[in-house]
Amino acid sequence: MAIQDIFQSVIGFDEAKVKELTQKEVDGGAAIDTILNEGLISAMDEVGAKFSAGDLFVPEMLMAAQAMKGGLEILKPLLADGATESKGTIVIGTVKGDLHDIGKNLVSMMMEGAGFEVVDLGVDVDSDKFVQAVKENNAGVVALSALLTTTMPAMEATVKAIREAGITVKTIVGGAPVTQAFAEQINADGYSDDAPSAVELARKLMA
Ligand code: B1M
Repeated sequence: MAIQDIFQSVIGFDEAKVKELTQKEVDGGAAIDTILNEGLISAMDEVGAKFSAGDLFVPEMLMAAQAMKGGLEILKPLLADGATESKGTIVIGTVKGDLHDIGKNLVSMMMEGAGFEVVDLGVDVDSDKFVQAVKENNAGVVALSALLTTTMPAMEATVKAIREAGITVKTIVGGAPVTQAFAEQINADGYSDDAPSAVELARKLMA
């Protein structure tokens, strides 16, 4: 029931309530995965479905995103798995033209939690900035996020720019419209459909 209340508070745009209920669930010993998947992420799916149906508009999507971020703030320290030694550097960002950052932030938090140094370039990042950050930070992996079908070409352009720069770095891609087939088509080194599997993939590629 309480997880359902978190879900309802995200779709009710009540950030303070989301924070309060998330903290309460954490204190009560609920599994982090359950809070994340059944409370927070599924609420964003519901918001997306309502947007598609024309029952909800961009300002409401933004308010729901803000409410979800409140819950993520509470979970952030708990997404760590106790790693202390740096496992290498990851550059991450949402590609050019795309402003969605919740999934990217989740990947970033879990990467940090797993012991990687994370250089988060934010949203709407052009390919030159990715190339420069990979060089400056001597990154082992660059993770690209895209949530729009219209920004998938920017993902392809970024992978291409990284290859053309001749730097040794593994490119991994993800985000709702991205698939394994698309990753292969654009010559990325890997694809993952959620944050935990992105961490596993980075571990494998950096080993
Ligand atoms: Co937008 N939006 N949005 N939006 N938005 C979607 C993505 C959409 C599917 C909604 C819908 O129509 N049902 C649709 C895209 C349709 C399409 O292209 N196929 C859409 C649209 C159309 C738009 C606008 C164009 C709307 C408009 O203006 N008319 C506009 C575009 C703005 C822009 O980017 N240029 C827009 C704007 C926005 C807001 C700004 C209002 C807001 C974003 C706020 C923010 O992020 N700070 C927003 C939101 C909130 C959404 C939905 C509702 C939720 C996204 C989200 O945060 N999900 C979304 C509908 C949906 O996804 N169900 C929608 C939760 C998050 C945890 O999941 O990001 O998928 P996700 O991340 C997952 C995985 O994908 C993966 O890990 C995460 C889970 O563990 N992952 C990676 C993500 N990145 C990864 C990188 C990796 C690996 C895994 O690297 C290796």
